[in-house]
Amino acid sequence: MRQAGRSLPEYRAAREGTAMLEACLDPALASEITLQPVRRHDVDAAIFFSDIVVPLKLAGVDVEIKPGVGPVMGSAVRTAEDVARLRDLGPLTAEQLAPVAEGVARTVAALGSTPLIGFAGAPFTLAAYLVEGGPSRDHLAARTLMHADPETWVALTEWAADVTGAFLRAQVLAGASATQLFDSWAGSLGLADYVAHVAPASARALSHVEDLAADGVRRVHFGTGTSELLVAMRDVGADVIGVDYRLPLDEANRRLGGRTPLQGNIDPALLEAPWPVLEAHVRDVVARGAQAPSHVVNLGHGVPPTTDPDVLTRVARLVHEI
Ligand code: 1CP
Repeated sequence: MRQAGRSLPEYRAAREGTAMLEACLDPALASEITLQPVRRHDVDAAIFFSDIVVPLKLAGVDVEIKPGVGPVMGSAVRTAEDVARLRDLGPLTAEQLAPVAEGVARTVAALGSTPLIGFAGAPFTLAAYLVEGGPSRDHLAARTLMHADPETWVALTEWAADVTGAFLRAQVLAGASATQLFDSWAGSLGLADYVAHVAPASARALSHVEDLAADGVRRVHFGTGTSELLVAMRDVGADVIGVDYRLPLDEANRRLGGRTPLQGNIDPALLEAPWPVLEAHVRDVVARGAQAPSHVVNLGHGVPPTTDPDVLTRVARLVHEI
């Protein structure tokens, strides 16, 4: 899950003096940071160190990741003219994606038999940053645009789908074994808006890796606060649904008709609870997840930066014991 590395002293040392997006585009550094939590926690898979805004940066968007804030745009994308300028940047080329492909290839070589998960942001979550100009609470400007000017919204989310889809595809072609599409902020949408204004673009993003599913490259789709959207999120073309910490996995499995593998669900807040409380929670998550066709044990959202890394190691060991 995002920012597992942030709680590690070796991550902070490696990142010293290097801006976030610069680190993402340095293949040797991105690879080293990806490997750090795998070495420490003995987890069964790695997630590539990058960020959902990396493809925007590669396409030429003025974006940076401000420490303690998150992705911030040079200017917000609000009008048809703004979107036309984005579309003029064109689709991402293999040449632009080369630092990502090289970082993945190096990482896969170093990981040996441990699989690497590649990832990208879903078009709505990217559009939420582009339209708001940075992080926001309820993504009001983005949700307004989809209703106030649906044509501009479609043009924006189609462009975002192709840029993020190309980023996802490049990671698989370079050796990633699975993909995860993060629609972190889709939980701010009602089901009707999701289906009408967001699902088509998410399906378009995932279509960029659809042919690779035949080689066993599974597509995980994750959002937060999306308990009411799970079925719609599966139906855009996902093989696995990531569930945050709000809905128990037996209930998520019921909503999905008992036929979809699940991922996630450990509540990050409990990482700082006394061990017996955390242990009982992990055991409960695994027991409920066992009702689904399969379950990839993971957190329900990012690792808080203050987490004691030894607790994460202990959780991984407990899950292996179970
Ligand atoms: O652990 C890892 O390093 C995995 C790589 C990873 C992933 C999968 C990073 C590195 N970012 C992401 C995805 C990501 N980025 C998401 C989707 C997952 C989620 O919901 O958490 C989102 C929403 C972002 C955007 C982002 N990037 C934020 C959130 C801001 C907001 O709007 O609340 C932040 C803080 C970042 C910066 C970032 N990305 C990654 C790291 C390690 C960091 C922190 C940089 C640092 O402080 O060192």
